Amino acid sequence: MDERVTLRSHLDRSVQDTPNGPAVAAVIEALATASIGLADLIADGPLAGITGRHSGINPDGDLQKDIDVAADEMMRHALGTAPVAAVLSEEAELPEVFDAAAPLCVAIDPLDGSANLENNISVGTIFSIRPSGHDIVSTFFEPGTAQCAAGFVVYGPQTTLVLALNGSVDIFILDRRVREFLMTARGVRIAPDTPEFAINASNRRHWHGPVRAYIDECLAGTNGNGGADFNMRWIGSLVAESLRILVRGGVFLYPADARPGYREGRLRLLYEAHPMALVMEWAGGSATTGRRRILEMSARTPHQRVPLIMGSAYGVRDVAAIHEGIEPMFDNSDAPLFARRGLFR
Ligand code: FBP
Repeated sequence: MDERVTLRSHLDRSVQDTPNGPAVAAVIEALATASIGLADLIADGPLAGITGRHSGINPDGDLQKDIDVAADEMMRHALGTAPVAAVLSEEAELPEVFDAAAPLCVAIDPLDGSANLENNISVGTIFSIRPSGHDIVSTFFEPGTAQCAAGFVVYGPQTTLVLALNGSVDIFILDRRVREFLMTARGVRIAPDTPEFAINASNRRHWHGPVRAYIDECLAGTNGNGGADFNMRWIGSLVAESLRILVRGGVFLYPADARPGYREGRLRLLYEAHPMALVMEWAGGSATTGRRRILEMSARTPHQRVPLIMGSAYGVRDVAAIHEGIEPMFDNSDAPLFARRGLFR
């Protein structure tokens, strides 16, 4: 991009005509500012006293590291300075009311994938913003379509902010010299049919039939029924996988499986699947459980898990078609997987 667009100038311009525009901009700025501090802390790691050791257990039974706790404090502190009615954090059992009169509610995973940190692999912050309803807490139990903005920060070789706002997905990179996010990609569109998938294949024996069938088709490639040979990626870091999909397409799957505790998948609806689904859809991709569009799902509990299959539109469509037990789009030459002969023939 030739033009130098800062996050701040982008927000000023894009929220002018949106409901709660200035409030949405203030929340995003607060999160972005906090993420700059968190990027510093992550980069320093043990040099800043971050041991990576467990310091407790979060309300959902996950082991918490000292960096999880620090990230949660930093994000909460930042949101406390913004027009936020309530915050649901991965690290707290229930939503916390901040300012009941404020117009927005935020669901946040302050530091996703912290187990990757000791290996120096990218981790991130994921956030979802929605207008506050009359009953603040029940705002979180509305479907994902209620979100007015969402995004994530990747702390990797670069600190990257992906922002879904006003129907567009834009990417910013932190300029460390001036401590400001600069736009590097505007109106990102996900390639519709990249033959690439990401899944934790070590769980294959636990998968349900449709997921196993889809992945087996991918692995068979042109030796089987597919029209393309597939590539595989698995980083084990949701933010890094999501950024890769935005950049080069493909399908990410974290399905439900037969393991105890995984019957509804692994990832959380409110602060992982909903925001990623908004990003995917606004960038022209899709996100589904296999059977239902993620954005139409409502949480029953704050930390509800959900199967998440997202990415390139044709790939996600093929996975959903297998779940419905119908023949995928055999006759559609744009869909490489089933272009020649279908799964159920
Ligand atoms: P946390 O919510 O516990 O941080 O874990 C999330 C996550 O690390 C995702 O980023 C990633 O997609 C997934 O877990 C990896 O899970 P697995 O253990 O199956 O590799």
